[in-house]
Amino acid sequence: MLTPAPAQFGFEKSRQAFERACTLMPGGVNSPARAFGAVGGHPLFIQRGTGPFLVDIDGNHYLDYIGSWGPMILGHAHPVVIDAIQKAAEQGTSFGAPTGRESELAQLIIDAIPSVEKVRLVSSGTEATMSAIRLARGATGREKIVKFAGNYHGHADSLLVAAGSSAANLGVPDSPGVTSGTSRDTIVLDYNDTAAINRLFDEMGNQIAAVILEPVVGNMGLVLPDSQFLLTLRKRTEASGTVLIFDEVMTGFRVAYSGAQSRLGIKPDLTTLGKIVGGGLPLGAYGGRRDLMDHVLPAGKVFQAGTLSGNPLATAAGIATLKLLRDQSPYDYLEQQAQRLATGLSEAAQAAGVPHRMQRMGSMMTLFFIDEDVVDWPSAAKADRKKFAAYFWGLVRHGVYMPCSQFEALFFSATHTPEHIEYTIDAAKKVLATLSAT
Ligand code: KE4
Repeated sequence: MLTPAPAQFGFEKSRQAFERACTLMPGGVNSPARAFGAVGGHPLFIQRGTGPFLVDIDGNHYLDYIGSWGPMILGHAHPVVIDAIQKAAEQGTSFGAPTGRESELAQLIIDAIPSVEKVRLVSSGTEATMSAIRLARGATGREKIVKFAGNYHGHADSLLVAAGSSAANLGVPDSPGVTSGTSRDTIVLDYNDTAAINRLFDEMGNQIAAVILEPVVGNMGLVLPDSQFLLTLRKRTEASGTVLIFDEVMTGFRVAYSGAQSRLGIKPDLTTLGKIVGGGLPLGAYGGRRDLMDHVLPAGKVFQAGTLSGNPLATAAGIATLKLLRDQSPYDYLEQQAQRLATGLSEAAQAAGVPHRMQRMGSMMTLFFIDEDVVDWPSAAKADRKKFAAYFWGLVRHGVYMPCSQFEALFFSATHTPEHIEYTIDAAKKVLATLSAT
């Protein structure tokens, strides 16, 4: 049984592995969020995960606060989830034909999220948001969509405009290759800017197919919605026949079993899901009002398809995960540990005299190195990225693996114990104390 400990074996094997990977794959990674671009140095190559821990190929082990960027709410290699995947794999890995597991997972999602009356399973969060946008455009016959700076919805062209997450980090919020024709139909506003919503809908509400947002933002760091902002969005979209899409790829089953929408009291027209819903295997979903979903082929005319959509292994992992979350409901435990962690990290920064803001919902949170509340991308962008990088690497050396970017939220699991949380706070105290001098 692993216990928290400093990274005592160095990082040489990871360095060599990264050097090799860079000769084979762009930037040596299969997703830029892992590239450590925002914190410098080279990424750590992981050998295995177990419960709250990751073990790298040099033999160091870390308390994991990325959790695969959200999915691992039950901890790594949960025995029930692994057993479900193994049993499914023994029966074959993909058939290109319907299976009962797809209906079982669809039922779990519909039972969990009242605004979801019908759902389509896909293989990633990107596919879910891309399809939801196409559905909104197909159902309304309109072309314009609205997103918010610093919100990240995956890498579909129409959404890769002023995007958050690694796009913001690596300075490509508007990626080369996204044509002006595509981005022309994407209107970008600042998150929490209620006045901008009213101005836009006064001017052209009846031309807007959809508004898509992270109801609680994880992708510029954790930013909470202003209640007036959400209420105005719901009111104005309803009045103008615009589809309101909550991108809950990150918050779904994370901040509550019924997602952020259940905590915020706002019912969207469509919801997109990913991460936890697949139990760590490739699975996403989009769903919502029946009258909208019945526009999707073959029920309707809006095309969307996928060879591995609703894949037997991914649905097995998703079903096992959602049943454990539904039946064991770790959310009160996660809330207690999250309150302690947030307070501990904030007090550590305070004691070190390091300007900061701690922003949190449930077991998602961000320690911003900034001396003002972060309410939108312009404020998030002012955070001290250098200080964050020093904090990140200091914690790595103490055996604590935080998200490798100031513009991400941390996540932890039901397998993180109070002792693990205290170890993390103690490590942060030591690291932050060294930062106050810089
Ligand atoms: P994927 O295509 O990466 O499964 O999901 C895209 C996506 C959509 N919507 C939200 C709110 C998301 O957070 C994401 C993906 N999140 C990032 C982390 N911030 C994934 C990490 C990565 O890109 O490697």
